Amino acid sequence: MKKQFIYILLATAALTAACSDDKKDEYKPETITNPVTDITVPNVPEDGVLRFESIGQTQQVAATASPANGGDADRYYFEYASSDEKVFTVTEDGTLTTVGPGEAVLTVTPVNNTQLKKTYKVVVLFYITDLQLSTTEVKLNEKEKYDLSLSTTIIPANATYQTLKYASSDETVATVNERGVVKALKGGQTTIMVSTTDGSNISKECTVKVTSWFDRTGWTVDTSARYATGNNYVVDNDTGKPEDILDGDQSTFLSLIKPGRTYAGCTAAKDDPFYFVVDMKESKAFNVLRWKHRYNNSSEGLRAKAITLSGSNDGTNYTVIQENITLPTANYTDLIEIQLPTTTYRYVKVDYTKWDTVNNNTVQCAEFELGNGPKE
Ligand SMILES: [Ca+2]
Repeated sequence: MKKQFIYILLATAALTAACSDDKKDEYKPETITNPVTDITVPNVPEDGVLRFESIGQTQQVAATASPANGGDADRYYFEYASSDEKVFTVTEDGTLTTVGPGEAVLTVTPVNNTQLKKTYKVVVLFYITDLQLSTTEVKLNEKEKYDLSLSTTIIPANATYQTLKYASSDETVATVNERGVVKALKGGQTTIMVSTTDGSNISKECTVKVTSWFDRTGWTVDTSARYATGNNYVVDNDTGKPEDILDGDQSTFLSLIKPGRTYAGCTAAKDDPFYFVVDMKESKAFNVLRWKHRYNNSSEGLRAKAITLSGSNDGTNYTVIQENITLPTANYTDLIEIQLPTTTYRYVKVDYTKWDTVNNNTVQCAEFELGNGPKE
């Protein structure tokens, strides 16, 4: 009997404890019917990117809870934040205003339920409206480089995407890299196209004309002169020699006596031929000539005024390439480059056809080059 009483006491204690647990259940969270599961921001395109094309533009991005009739929808309120206020600002009530070009992130946070926070990319895009090239034709020598990006101006200067792309119409003549650096490879002409990549589809062209100047190593020169000195040239201090027109030094030169004149013991008769011949040692196609007058000498009378160019492959029979080519003589600093028809010869003969008949006794040529350039 005593034992049974104890059992009853234990059972009562257990029941009391159970009743105590039941009271706690009264504080369970309420069950919300049709709860909010998402938030909605108006006017956001499918890709989630808000795009603008001007500053001072505004857009309402005030969020709402979804579903709108959710049982707890009225508890939702939002905070708005811009990751970069130089791009856009956003007010407490969700008014977005663009400030400047660029990209930034809009964050919309339901303060009562931050797990439903959303972020959107905001792009304020200033399209390029024009590309200006300060030069549309560039002349380069083989192996020379030219940075086209330095002569390209993007309009407006604050366009969002400033990356340009470059392409060469003939990459055997010149290539261009992604930064706009043109590298001349061989004689000829190519067109470099500069284009925008921001979707504005603007392109501009620059013509690049490349000249390959021949390596003159091994070339030889003879002249029409056979003076009493035994030389085919007139000595002028350390220079005056035929090969001095091939040495890359503008202060050394070939010196020949003008017909009917005498100088340094050398005389040329009035009707003597008056020319020199360059032997390239092999037939080469060429279409451009570069001539340099003697450096640092003010006597204009020493400079050839006109020449006739002829070509030969046997050194005997010559064909005129171009007659009476006028050479400017006002100074020795002018870069004289003469465009020629393209011909292929081993020997090139230069006949002097016009010179100063009053002043100075000799005609001097400091540098003579041939090359291959664009056909004009
Ligand atoms: Ca020279």
